[in-house]
Amino acid sequence: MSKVSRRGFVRSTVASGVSAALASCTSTTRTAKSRPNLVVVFADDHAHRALGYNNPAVKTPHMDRIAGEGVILDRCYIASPICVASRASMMSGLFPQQHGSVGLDASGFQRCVVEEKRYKTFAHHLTASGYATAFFGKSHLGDPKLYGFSEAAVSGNVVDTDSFENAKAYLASRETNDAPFLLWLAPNQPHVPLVPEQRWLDLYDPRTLKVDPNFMESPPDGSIYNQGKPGERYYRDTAYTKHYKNLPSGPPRTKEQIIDFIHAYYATISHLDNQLGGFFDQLRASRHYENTTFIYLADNGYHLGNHGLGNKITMHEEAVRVPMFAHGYGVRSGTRSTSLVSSLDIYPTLLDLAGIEAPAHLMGKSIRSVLASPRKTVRDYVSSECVGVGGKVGEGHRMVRSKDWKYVLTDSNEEALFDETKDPYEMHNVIGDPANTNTVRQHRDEMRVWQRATSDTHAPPPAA
Ligand SMILES: [Ca+2]
Repeated sequence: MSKVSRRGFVRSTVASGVSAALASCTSTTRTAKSRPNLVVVFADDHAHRALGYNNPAVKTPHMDRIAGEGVILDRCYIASPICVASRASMMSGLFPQQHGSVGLDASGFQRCVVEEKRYKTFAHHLTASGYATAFFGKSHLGDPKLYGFSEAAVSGNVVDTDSFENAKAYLASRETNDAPFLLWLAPNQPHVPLVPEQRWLDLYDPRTLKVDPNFMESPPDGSIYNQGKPGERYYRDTAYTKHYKNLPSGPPRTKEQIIDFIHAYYATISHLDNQLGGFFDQLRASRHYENTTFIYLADNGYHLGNHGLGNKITMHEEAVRVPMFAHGYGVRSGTRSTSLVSSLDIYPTLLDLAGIEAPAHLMGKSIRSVLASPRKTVRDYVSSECVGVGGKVGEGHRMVRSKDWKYVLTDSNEEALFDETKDPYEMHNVIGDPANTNTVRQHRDEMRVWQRATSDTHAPPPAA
């Protein structure tokens, strides 16, 4: 099999009518003769539930097909649920308090990566090892050529037309070049403002769209719902005001108002899906297809009225869990993994695929073994933090997520424990239930481990 291209193998087996062999072929991991090309699509504000294979109401046929042919990483958590901090963590392989960009200010990342050169990005390593490295789309961290990419075209185009054109032109340019490449494509969609064309809106009948079971018109009291300084909650649904004019920036929101936003949000994702499909079709037709690992994920999720919130910035599943799927070289096809994955794993995974040893200080782990064998796991806990939005470091939230539980610690020392099996919408804080004493102790211990590792400025949770 390793001596025959996958397409050639498919043709020969179909011709000879050996369908069982074909089924076997499609479930095995591909091999490569040389270092693989790496293509990562890193979307902006794409919620885990807002894609067809997780929610049939959302029309994403291309994402569904690509994910269906590859592996769905169903439990991917980002290092921080806000754009700049998440992107700086993605590029540096560190949590926000380690690189210093804890909210929407990129200067911490620029200082330690660009100016002081204390930390390299994966792009630095790949470029140095002979990869061609290209960046198209939203950076939020300055010029990508200053943080390791050999070429870049940063764009704020909210419908990403230029970035997809640039990415497709780049793919075409690689047809005559044998050097391995990293293509990093970072769409702005579905970040607000949402401006989908009518044809994407027309895919949906808003009368059939639904909110989630944890929809509320306003959030309950409690610091786990803060999205800035204590008590601050931002919706940002005013960026799409087809029906509702002059909405205030905060709660409450009615179900009808949230549905109006969800309509535009889904329509924007359908547009992004269509663009991704065109890009992927070109990759599929490329001579590099057999030897390319493709990964899709987002920088953070989104509240769509869940818990009475819009926006992200909390430790709820809506904000910290993102859609992720992989396809191609090194990826077992047609599978779904429930292994805990961190966005920080992208850095060491890309280096692992490229045969480059990862620096020891990275906070993520290579998930190459999970891509090849989705039942494998590389960790028991995954963490996230969002601690700088309110204006001072430490104001915000941090969490530890295990397979079945989530523990949250806020700046005002509120704690929350959610049973993710019985309560996936995180509507019941069971931190005080005596039946959970051991679980609370385990997760507090793990939180302390994470706080030491990241030099978290906040006091650790209670010992008992
Ligand atoms: Ca974002």
